Amino acid sequence: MAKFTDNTSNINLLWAKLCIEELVRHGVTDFCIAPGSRSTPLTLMAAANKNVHIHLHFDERGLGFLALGLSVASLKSVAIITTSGTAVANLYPAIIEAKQSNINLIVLSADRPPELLDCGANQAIDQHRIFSHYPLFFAQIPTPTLAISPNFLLTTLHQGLQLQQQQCGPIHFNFSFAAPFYPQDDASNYHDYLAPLQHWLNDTKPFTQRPNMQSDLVEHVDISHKKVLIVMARMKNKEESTDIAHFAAKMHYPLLADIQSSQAGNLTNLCAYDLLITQNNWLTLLQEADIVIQFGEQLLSTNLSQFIASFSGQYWLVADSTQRIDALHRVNFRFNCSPIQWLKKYSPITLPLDADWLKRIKEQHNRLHKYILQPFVSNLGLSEIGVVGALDKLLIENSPLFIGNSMPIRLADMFMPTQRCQIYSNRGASGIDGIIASAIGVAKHKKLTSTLLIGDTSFLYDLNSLALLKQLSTPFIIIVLNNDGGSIFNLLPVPNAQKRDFYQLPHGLDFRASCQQFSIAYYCPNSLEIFSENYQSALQGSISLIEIQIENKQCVQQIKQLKELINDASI
Ligand SMILES: Cc1ncc(C[n+]2csc(CCOP(=O)(O)OP(=O)(O)O)c2C)c(N)n1
Repeated sequence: MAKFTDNTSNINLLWAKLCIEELVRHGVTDFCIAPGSRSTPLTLMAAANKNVHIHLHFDERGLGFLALGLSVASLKSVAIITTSGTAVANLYPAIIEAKQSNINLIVLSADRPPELLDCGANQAIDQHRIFSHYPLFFAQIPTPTLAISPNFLLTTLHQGLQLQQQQCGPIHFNFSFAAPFYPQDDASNYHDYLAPLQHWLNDTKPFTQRPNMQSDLVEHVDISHKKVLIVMARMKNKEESTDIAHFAAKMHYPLLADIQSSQAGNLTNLCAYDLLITQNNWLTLLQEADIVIQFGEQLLSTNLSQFIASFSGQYWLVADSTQRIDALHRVNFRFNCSPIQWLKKYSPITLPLDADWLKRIKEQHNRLHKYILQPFVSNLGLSEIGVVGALDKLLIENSPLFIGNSMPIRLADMFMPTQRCQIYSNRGASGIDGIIASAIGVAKHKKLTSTLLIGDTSFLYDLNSLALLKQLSTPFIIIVLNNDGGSIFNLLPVPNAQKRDFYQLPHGLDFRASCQQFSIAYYCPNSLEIFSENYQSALQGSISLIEIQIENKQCVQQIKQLKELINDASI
């Protein structure tokens, strides 16, 4: 890391330079920037810092979601720089998602100085705590002046970053900048002003060091010989979820792995449990559990949640955020630690369970799978369920798969027993906005062939994020399940009279022309076989879109039919 030099041409640029340098020293290297004049000091100093990777986009809403994708893929904090006004406000949905998914975003917004607020100055809005309680931390950075010591800036940054390290989530620094924003001809000498930072200037470490926080693992919890049902929800990385699957197998514990754990296809997992758990004989076997231990948060399956809500045994939760994660109001034991920390402590001291319970559960699962689920799914042809099932076999090993909200993520949870790839989604607030941008953020960081599975309304919502695709250097394949509007409302008790016009909003569009505009190869297969061929061709190309045109009600009708078969099964 190069040493800090103090020759900037004005105090705004100097403060911005200190800020960017300190963030870099804290390990922040990805900066997402949207254009604007007032944020110039931050933008130019980020651009000048050799350790910074810059990501640019004209739309702050999409930029926020791009940052989310970068952060979730890199497991690092990602900074966002915006100018003042509605530019900042456009980050709101991504900030909410970051808060609710514990993703580390750092907003650096430029603001008018106090004398230009509330007096009709151009592009001035109230940015003070604009994201309300969503950020873990907010600091108003005053207008840069020699009257305020540079230590203030560095220690304020540290305060926010420390909270972020402990709790995970977004933080916000709002910078008052008064002109000039741009460099002038002569560089001023800030040597005396920076004297209190002498040690920092000669070093490459942050001004304030942060020790690693200890987890609060409790002693003496013995689960040996207990019937433990392991549930895996959203996991941060595949190594972690693989270790949990191994632990479950070693202990003879049944495993129910959500698609977001990237272990749905693990042989230990009782796949399609969302569909099968309502079958009486299987349910009775699962109810024998003494303890349900859930790793991670944001469980997708409503049926599994209902099972946990009415379960009479203990329900334990292991998740490394400090947020309250207990929508069922059911948690009996909460571990604030990462699943890996938990395993390190409990795996060596836990004795395996007798294999009989797991054997009975697996036998019944196999019967339901073989006689009901498998025959049903294999006869569907080109359908949303069919595409999701076929995709599992096409994905490249360990490639990222981003799955959009509404039906795509639910279908994947039910019908895609995949372990081939790392799964990503925006399930913190489950918005249908920003999915394209987040998926591109993941792909950009991973630099691997990536796939996005998305509904048509969600695709339309984030259409302008297709402009980000040119920043990718690896193949990116978008699969749009186009059922002409929101098909999820077929699953809900929406009154028929209003369903189409007030909820589903059919648009009658296809996406051929969008592809032409953004230089995307376009495919529209009319059979499952051609879909597979198209996907293989897309793997050889750069950016491709496969549009699956499907009748709006088809998917939900098929799910309802299958559920009836399962519930009526007398096996
Ligand atoms: C930002 C936002 N607005 C509205 C919703 C409510 N909503 C949930 S699903 C959905 C329809 C999604 O349609 P589509 O993307 O086509 O997927 P499909 O339902 O067909 O699977 C809507 C409007 C939401 N989740 N997020």
